[in-house]
Amino acid sequence: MNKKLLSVPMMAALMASCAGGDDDSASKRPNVIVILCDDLGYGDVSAYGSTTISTPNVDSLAHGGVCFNNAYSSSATSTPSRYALMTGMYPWKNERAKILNGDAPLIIDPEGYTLPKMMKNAGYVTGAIGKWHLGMGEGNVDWNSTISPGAKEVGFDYSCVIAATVDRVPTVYIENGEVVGREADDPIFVDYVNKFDDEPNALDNPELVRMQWSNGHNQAVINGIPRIGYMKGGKKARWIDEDMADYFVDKVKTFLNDNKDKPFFLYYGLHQPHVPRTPHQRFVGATTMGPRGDAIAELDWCVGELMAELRRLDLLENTIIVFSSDNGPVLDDGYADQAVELIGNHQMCGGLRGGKYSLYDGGTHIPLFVYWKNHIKPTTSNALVCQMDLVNTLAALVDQPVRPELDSKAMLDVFFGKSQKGRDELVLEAAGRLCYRKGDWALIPPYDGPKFMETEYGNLDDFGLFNLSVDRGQQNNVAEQNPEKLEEMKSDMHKAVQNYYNAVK
Ligand code: NG6
Ligand code: CA
Repeated sequence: MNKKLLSVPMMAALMASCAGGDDDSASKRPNVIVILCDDLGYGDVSAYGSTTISTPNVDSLAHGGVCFNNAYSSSATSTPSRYALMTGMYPWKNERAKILNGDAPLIIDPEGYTLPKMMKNAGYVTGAIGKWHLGMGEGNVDWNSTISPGAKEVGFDYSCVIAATVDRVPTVYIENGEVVGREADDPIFVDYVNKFDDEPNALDNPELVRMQWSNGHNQAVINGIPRIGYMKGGKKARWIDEDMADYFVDKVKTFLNDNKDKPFFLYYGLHQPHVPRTPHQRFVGATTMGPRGDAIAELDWCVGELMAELRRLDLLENTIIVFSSDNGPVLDDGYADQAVELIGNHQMCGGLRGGKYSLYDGGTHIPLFVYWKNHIKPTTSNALVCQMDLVNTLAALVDQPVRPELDSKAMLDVFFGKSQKGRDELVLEAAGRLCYRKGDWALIPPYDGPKFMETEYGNLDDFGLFNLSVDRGQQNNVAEQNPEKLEEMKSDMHKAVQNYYNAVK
């Protein structure tokens, strides 16, 4: 690849010429890596100016690439957010796109269009490593034989994943549809309703619990950590929580080495800093914030390892890296791990209101960086973008048809920092509710329900209208002072959600 800065049209022309080209030119197409963290907040990286945390490796992506100030996940929780990233469709159009348990069936249509399938079609080898959380199988999964449909049917040639979240059973790695290390004489069973009599659980065996639960998380006790759901068997196959970062970093390195001569697309779903926060011993005490801060230090190390391996393989200048988080941050998410007590002056949302699960901006306004050494000029961008836009944007990059029927917008110039003209509008989802962004304005329709659950939830008694250009922290509801703007936003949101959702009164 030419090491000079390429303009986007030049790049597109180059891609076009490569698409049907010989092996040599195909091998020079840029690799694409999407790093998606779990519950990492806008203020949890030092790149956006936080001085209470240090994330040098993540910051090198931000400072060496396009650093987005106005980027969103589609949802304030993981499954819907990841669904939108993979399919390019708003998650609220699929009623199954809700936080899934470990035994939930795959929610992506195996026949449907996806980001990895599009990349495969363009000649890329595709891999998914880390957190999956999109379901697998068709219900009643037999963990003791090949699990299908799953990552393969979604379009990944290679996968090594955890089924859902670290706090949910089964606590095993699944590589290409097979539980790693499963043994015929110790079969695995999973149940989210009934406990197994001969297995410890947090309510009957509190003496086995080394990380206390604060909410939920009182079922199977595995590695001393109480989880959601019950599990039996697979004793040798169970992951060791503290080793998970190393385990996936190794898998990432192997994938890079195996595919260094081909164009590849890698989805790397980091499990940090989601609960339970169990960084490896060498990161314990890395911050003054306890397990949550230390898990972020570990996350930063993972990013550094990935970059060092790309550098070692001489792939860094031929690899686009997108870094982001699936939803906003949370302190107490069901374990008493001192996240609240040790937070100090750290602002995990970087001054945004709310957090994970919230209709306020902290739910979905996430860190996003696009890095391509020597091809993308370091810059910051205020353009409104969403992770869901990657499908059509990357399609434009690799000369695949852009699909206007998707909710994804192709914005290569914006993602490469050459244009600040992002989306006009965006519908956001948070724990089954919707809110709306257009221009500088945010609209939060009223919803019943608690005002606070883990974070400030954003259930308002009446419409909330916020002018983010002067009130980034959404402290002033200006609906009453701006009746015309309010009506315009309600009507625009109504059009955007069409008949899918009865969210706008
Ligand atoms: C919630 C869990 C929370 C977390 C979340 C999923 C309880 C009380 N809370 O139900 O701990 O697992 O689901 O998070 O069980 S996400 O980032 O994967 O969406
Ligand atoms: Ca998450």
